[in-house]
Amino acid sequence: MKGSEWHPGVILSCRAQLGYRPPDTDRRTDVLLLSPWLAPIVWSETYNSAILDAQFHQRNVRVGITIFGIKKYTVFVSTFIETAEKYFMVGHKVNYYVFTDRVSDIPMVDLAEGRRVMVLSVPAYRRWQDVSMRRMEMLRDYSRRRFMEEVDYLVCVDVDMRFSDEVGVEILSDLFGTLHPGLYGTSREGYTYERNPQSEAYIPADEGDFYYAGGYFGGNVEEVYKLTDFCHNAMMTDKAKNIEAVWHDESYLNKYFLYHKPTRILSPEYLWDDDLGTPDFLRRKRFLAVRKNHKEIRN
Ligand code: UD2
Repeated sequence: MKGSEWHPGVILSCRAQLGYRPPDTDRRTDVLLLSPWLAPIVWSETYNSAILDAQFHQRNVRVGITIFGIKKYTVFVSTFIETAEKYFMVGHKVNYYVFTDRVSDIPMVDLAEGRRVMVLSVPAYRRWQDVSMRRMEMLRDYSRRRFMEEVDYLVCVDVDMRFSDEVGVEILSDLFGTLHPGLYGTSREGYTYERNPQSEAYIPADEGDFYYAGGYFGGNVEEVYKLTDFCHNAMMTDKAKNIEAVWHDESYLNKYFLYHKPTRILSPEYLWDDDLGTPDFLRRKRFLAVRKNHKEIRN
């Protein structure tokens, strides 16, 4: 990543483009905007995209987005990439990393300039839980082997999703997680953390900040390496004791975030399921679950 000097020209061009006004107190009051450790929680109407885009362009930032299409989940890849071309990091350099065991099933999609699809051939595990959990190991291995050289930030998401509104550089930070849409607004007692003290994913009843979703996290490559390394090792330690955490990789991710607090948190705008309706706090739906027949697709 190149140096990031601010110069007055960038500020001026933001103002010229947008009729930019200095920050004021006209912020949202209906949702939490800052965690207790001062990490911003990203909601619409709380940031200026033109300023952020200018900053990230100045740094010539490269973004990698990782998805896994293993076995039948290859059917989700084309919609994912097509909708990402419309809404994800538009105008920025993006590498799509598609991990799959069915290389020939990955479709060609027209891409804007500066954007590429890289297909990475990986093994398939028999149980869907292992497919989901082993993503941590593969992300870890490719972070050291390849991602370090090719991108500055990684965005690691589920594939059975479609973009439906802008997702830009406002999400990027050293380490970020996303509030789970199904448990948003739930109190700590309702968080479905792993409660078995024998498990590496165990979180005691009186701990926990938020419940984060397994299907959307990221950060700079070094931080994603550390996160995935922790989660994979914790899963392997549990496996040796015949333990599997209640929500698989998501449980270990929540354990990691408890003791390695994210520097930015994405609101449920960034991960939503239309089956949950449209509550008042949700002013934008940016990334939506694609409906699937779990039994059929995982079989
Ligand atoms: C939730 C989490 C998911 C993971 C899982 C663990 C969200 C949105 N999703 O998803 O990240 O933590 O719970 O229980 O937070 N996959 C394949 N082939 C398979 C099975 C899975 O490629 O045969 C991949 C695929 O990229 C998929 C991901 O694994 O998106 C997670 O599997 P899922 O979407 O079936 O799990 P789900 O919906 O329970």
